Amino acid sequence: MEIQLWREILEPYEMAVDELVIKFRNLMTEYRKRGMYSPIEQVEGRVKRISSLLDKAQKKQIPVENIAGEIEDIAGIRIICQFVEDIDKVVEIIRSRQDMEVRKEKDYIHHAKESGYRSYHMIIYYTVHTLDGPKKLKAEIQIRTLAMNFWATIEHSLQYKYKKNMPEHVRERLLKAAEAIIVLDHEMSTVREEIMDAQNTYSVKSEVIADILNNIQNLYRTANKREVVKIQDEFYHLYQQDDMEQLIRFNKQLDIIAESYRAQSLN
Ligand code: 0O2
Repeated sequence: MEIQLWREILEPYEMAVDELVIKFRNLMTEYRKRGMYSPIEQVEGRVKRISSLLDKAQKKQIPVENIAGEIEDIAGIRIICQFVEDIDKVVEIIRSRQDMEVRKEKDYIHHAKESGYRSYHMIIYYTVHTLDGPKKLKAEIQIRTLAMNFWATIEHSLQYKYKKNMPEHVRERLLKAAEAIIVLDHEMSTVREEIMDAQNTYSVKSEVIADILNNIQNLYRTANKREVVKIQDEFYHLYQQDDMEQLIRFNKQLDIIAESYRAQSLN
């Protein structure tokens, strides 16, 4: 197939990957802005390279002209979670979305592959709107924990290095490492609540502090400088005490003061 034709085929997949990555990253942002724990930790996306597409087509005996119809991971999204429990949550989110239609699910978490590979895969239909009109495409979403991703990345490089001839001792080591990953994920799940709590507190604190600093900055423009310096000193004092409740109360008072100056400047 001509390079130009490949470009035409792959372009809508690039659009799909870009859009899907943004949509999942927006979800993360929404969770964090609401001071909630995000089940999504990282999002990556890629369009499969032409050489990988040709390799896969050859391996699966797919004629080149059928690649777009038969290879389901031309557009690939990877969602990384902190904990195994988060994977179920992300699967639920995807199942309930109006802009993604689930075609197939593969649960390699409960049914690991022979290699030891674990991940949850969803093949979805996703529509992109191009200059030529809407195009309904397939995309693969891989959902896995940070630990599973670590294993899969290393194993993928070794597969690439050894092609089909991975030495037995390397294969065994990888299987052992895969078992260790299961134990690690399980151990981390036992402290999940505490970790989630700590991360939530941190994100609420940074939002409150950003709010306070913003208010102080605005007051510098409208209020008496000496007053603002006093407010700023009070803030430093509270900050050093590291008492969240006091900081929240201080922020509320500051909101009222800032609001009154806004009203004054309108008058
Ligand atoms: P790449 O280079 O990552 O893109 P099938 O449904 O079985 O007919 P397919 O597409 O092989 O067809 O499905 P499968 O087995 O779910 O694999 C899809 C992708 O999952 C692979 O894409 C890999 O990215 C990943 N994967 C599957 N098995 C393994 C494994 O044992 N180790 C690692 N590291 N990743 C795996 P590609 O195109 O094979 O590879």
